[in-house]
Amino acid sequence: MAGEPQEDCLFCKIVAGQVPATIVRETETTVAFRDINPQAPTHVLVIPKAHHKDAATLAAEAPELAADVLRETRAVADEDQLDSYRVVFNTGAGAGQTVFHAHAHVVGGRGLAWPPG
Ligand code: DGP
Repeated sequence: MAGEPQEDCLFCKIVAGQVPATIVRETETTVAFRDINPQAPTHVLVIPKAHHKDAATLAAEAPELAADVLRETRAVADEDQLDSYRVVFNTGAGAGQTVFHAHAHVVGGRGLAWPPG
């Protein structure tokens, strides 16, 4: 069923506390934690606690939860005192998605080039 925890999902395990992570913020519906392989001084992942495989699916299945995730990206930026930052949802393997539990990357703390690679 949409949103149910998946046994083989790394981020569901982080939500459940079965895999350790450096948690920055937690709300009733979301968790934000530092990326294990940071690409910038701030590199935080914001995820819904419920399992949805990517951002598009999340927006379709649970739009209010998608809004919660987006709202939390701003809170993470505030936490790290960032005026400018980038929010990225890699969606699909061809775009670099490697973990199929929806997540927003919040990246900042250095200059960011455009277009991204
Ligand atoms: P993506 O490539 O968009 O699916 O992003 C997945 C990110 O997850 C990637 O930047 C690395 C990060 N990541 C993978 N495994 C772990 C982990 O065990 N802990 C943490 N904190 N981050 C992880």
